[in-house]
Amino acid sequence: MPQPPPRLVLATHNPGKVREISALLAPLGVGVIAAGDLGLPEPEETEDSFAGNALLKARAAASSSGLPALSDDSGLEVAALGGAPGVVSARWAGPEKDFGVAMARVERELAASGTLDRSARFVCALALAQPDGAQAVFEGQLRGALTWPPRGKNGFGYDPIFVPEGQEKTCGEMTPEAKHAISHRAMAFKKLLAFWGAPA
Ligand code: ITT
Repeated sequence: MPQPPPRLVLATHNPGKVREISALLAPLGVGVIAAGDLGLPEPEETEDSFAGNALLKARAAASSSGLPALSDDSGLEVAALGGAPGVVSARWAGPEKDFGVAMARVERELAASGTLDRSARFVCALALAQPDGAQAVFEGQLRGALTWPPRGKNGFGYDPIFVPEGQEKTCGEMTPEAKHAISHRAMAFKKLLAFWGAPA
C-alpha cells in the first residue's frame, strides 16, 4: 500500500485550490509546497478530460521538481449547455480570471437555451504523480443547481451560483468546513486517502 509522502508539490496555480487542498492534507502531516512558490510554469491544458489534464499537470510538476506532485483539474458542467463550460471552466473567466464574467456567461447562455433545467455538477480529478513515473487519478463530483444572482463571498470560482443538492445555501455562502463535507474535491480526496491506506 503506498503511503502519504512526507512532502509533495501542489501542482496548481489557483489560490482557492491551494487553500482547499492544503486544508484536506493538513491532518495527514504532509508538507505542501505550491507550484507557484517553486516557480514551476503553468502547463498548457491540452487534454479533453479532467483526468487527462490533471495527469498532465501532475506529471509536469513531478518531473521538474523531483518530488511527488498532486494536481487538481476541475470544473462546472451545466446539463442544459451540454456539459459546458466543463474542462474550459477556468477559460470562461478570461485572462483576468474574472469569475463575475464567467458566471454571467453561464446565466446568459442558460437563458438563451430557453430551458428550465438549471441542473449542474462540479467535477474534480485529483492526479498523483511520482518522479519515477508512477501515477494515479481519483475523481469526485457534486450535483446541484444554478441560481442567479450570485450569493456569498466564500470559496472561489463558480461557488456563488452553485447550490448543492439538498442545500439552500450556495457554496459561496457555506463555511469551508461545510463545503469540505460534500465537495467534489473532498470526494476525490477520500479516494486518495483510501489509496494511501489513511483513515478518511
Ligand atoms: P490550475 O490549472 O493551476 O490548477 P485553474 O483554475 O486553471 O488552476 P482548472 O483548469 O482545473 O484550474 O479550472 C477549473 C475551474 O473550475 C476553476 O478555475 C474554477 O473556476 C472552477 N472550479 C473548480 N472547482 C471549483 C469549486 O470547488 N468551486 C467553484 N468553482 C470551481
